[in-house]
Amino acid sequence: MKKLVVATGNPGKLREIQEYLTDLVVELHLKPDSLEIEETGTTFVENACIKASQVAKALGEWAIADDSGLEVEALNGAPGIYSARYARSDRERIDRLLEELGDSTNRQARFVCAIAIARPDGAIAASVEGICPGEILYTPCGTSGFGYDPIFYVPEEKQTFAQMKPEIKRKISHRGKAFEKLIPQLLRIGDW
Ligand code: ITT
Repeated sequence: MKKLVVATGNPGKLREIQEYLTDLVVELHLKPDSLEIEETGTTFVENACIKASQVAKALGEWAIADDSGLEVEALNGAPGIYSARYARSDRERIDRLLEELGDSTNRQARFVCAIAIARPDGAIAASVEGICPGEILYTPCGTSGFGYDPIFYVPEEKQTFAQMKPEIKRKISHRGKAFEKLIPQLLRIGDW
């Protein structure tokens, strides 16, 4: 059975990534905490490739990485690739975003997720991107999920990511859209 290292230190992401991979015949391993990768790219895809490639090379195993974030229209796309670096905790990141947005009536936003898979030598075998449009609420709502979920409202579902059943978020989210593209590519690449 092929080993695949999940190159993330974010437990919320890890939970979701594991769910998408349950049907593959693959042995999932965790990236050791001591192996930290600097995100020096300027796009989500670049950062996902950097993380997957460096972790794969360091461990000599296949690796999968996710780089994701929230782009807010009225903030010219911020926090974007800096979503994790926006403040120290999920609560502080949400507070900062709501403060920066103030009472702006343009609440349009989108979550973006790039996923990359690297071979044991670090070469990228596949990379994809998924997008989920939505709106930023004025106050947080809901307790499921992680990160910015409580302020991200999806009009089609009439609820935030943090109010959704996990199986709904799993299907419609930026990560869900990315995995929808990734799985067929993965199946073509190797015997998972
Ligand atoms: P790794 O790089 O170790 O995977 P990270 O948290 O640093 O973990 P990113 O650089 O990709 O990951 O930052 C993603 C940020 O966007 C982070 O603050 C998340 O909370 C947020 N985010 C990404 N996907 C999300 C989702 O589905 N729901 C809520 N917030 C999300």
